[in-house]
Amino acid sequence: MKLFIAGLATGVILTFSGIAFLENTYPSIRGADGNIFSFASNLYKSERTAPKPSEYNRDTVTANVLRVVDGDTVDIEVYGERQRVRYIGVNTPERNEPCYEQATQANIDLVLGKTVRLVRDKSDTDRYGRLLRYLFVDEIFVNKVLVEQGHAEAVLYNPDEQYYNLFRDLEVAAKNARLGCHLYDIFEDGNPKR
Ligand SMILES: [Ca+2]
Repeated sequence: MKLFIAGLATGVILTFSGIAFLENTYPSIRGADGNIFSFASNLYKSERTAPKPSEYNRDTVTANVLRVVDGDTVDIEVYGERQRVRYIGVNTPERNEPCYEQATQANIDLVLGKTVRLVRDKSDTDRYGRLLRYLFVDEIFVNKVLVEQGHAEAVLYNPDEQYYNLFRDLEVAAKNARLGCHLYDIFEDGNPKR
């Protein structure tokens, strides 16, 4: 009985400290009704059951970055499976474009071999089956840093718009400072499909 109570108390403490951490890290984590408990109970439930590939659409998972494909795409391992992840809200130059190497290297420097947190917006995958996510390495918000450095442009991928205004402002700042790929004016063609 004592053991049971001790276990229960530990669980309650961990649950509430976990919620506090998540709220602190992701102020937008509450639902439209301001209720965090539906999220917390989903998280709890998902931690308790064996994950299946179809469950990658949970709000946040931790994964290892195996390979950097280019500036805005990586291959990760999550739950023993390899998955491709496309960063949302940003776009970096393609293989045949100026600044491709620099943008890819910037991404390598940020995430390769690191453990990352994957955070979804509204969509789970794109039409190629890639996971659509924001990436964090500790407190570093990778999507945001790529735009700040001038290695990525801000792109609105509806309905995943949570950070679009922030990214757009940071892109303007990077452009004005002629940082990264802005030296090549690569993002000035109005093409959002890069
Ligand atoms: Ca791209």
